[in-house]
Amino acid sequence: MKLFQFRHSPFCEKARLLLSAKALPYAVQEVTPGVGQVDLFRRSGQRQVPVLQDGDVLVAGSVAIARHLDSKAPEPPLLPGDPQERARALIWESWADTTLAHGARMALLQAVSQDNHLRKALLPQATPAPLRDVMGALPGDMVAGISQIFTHTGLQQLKQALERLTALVANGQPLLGEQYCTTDIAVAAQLYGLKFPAAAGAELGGRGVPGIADHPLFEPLFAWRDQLYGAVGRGEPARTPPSDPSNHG
Ligand SMILES: N[C@@H](CCC(=O)N[C@@H](CS)C(=O)NCC(=O)O)C(=O)O
Repeated sequence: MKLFQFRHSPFCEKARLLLSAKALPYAVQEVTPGVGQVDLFRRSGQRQVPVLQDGDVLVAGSVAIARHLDSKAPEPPLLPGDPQERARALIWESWADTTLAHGARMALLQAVSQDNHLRKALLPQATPAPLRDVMGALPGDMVAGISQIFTHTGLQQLKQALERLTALVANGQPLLGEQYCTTDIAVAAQLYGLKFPAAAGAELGGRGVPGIADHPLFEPLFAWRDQLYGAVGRGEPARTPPSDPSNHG
């Protein structure tokens, strides 16, 4: 299988976590934002990543990928067997993919507009070094008026959601039931840019959104996330040579 991805997209991280949970081998194909998405559109009829190619079949979107993997390799299941539990897991997944994803994306964009190091580290791998340096050196205001976009209320709502999640995982257990399922993976994936896991690489691991990545209140939540990474076998930093666009995730 081949995963078409943006290296630092939380939805692609979700797809990588799903694949790791199933212990299925795959290669990654980095998509260049813009031009690479035209090619992706030709192949899959839509321009977003992640897209999973499994033989002749193309599966677009993290939810469809999760369902595809469950039908391809039923063990361990990504959804509970009990219909009520299953419905709960799907509602959770949808919340993580929308509300949590929006808050996390806005918080990261705001942090990126204010942090040169983060900005450089998040550029696509193929970005030539001189351009990387220029981007890193741009003043935050020039990158976008982004710091204005995420309102105080938006940030407060995100922090409130994170506080609730922290309370839910204080015992270190999965969010629903006794086994990790798609719910846990969807939530963990959206925490990606709030505090980058070790798997994001040495430049990013441990960094993230100030006031969240470094706040003691959220430590148990990120510890829970790191535990999930260990459990699905994605705990180690990715060893990705910068010049090779096709690597295992
Ligand atoms: N609902 C989709 C969301 C995927 C998504 O938002 N992908 C973003 C990257 S995180 C993307 O491809 N953005 C580029 C674009 O929209 O042109 C999923 O679950 O996979």
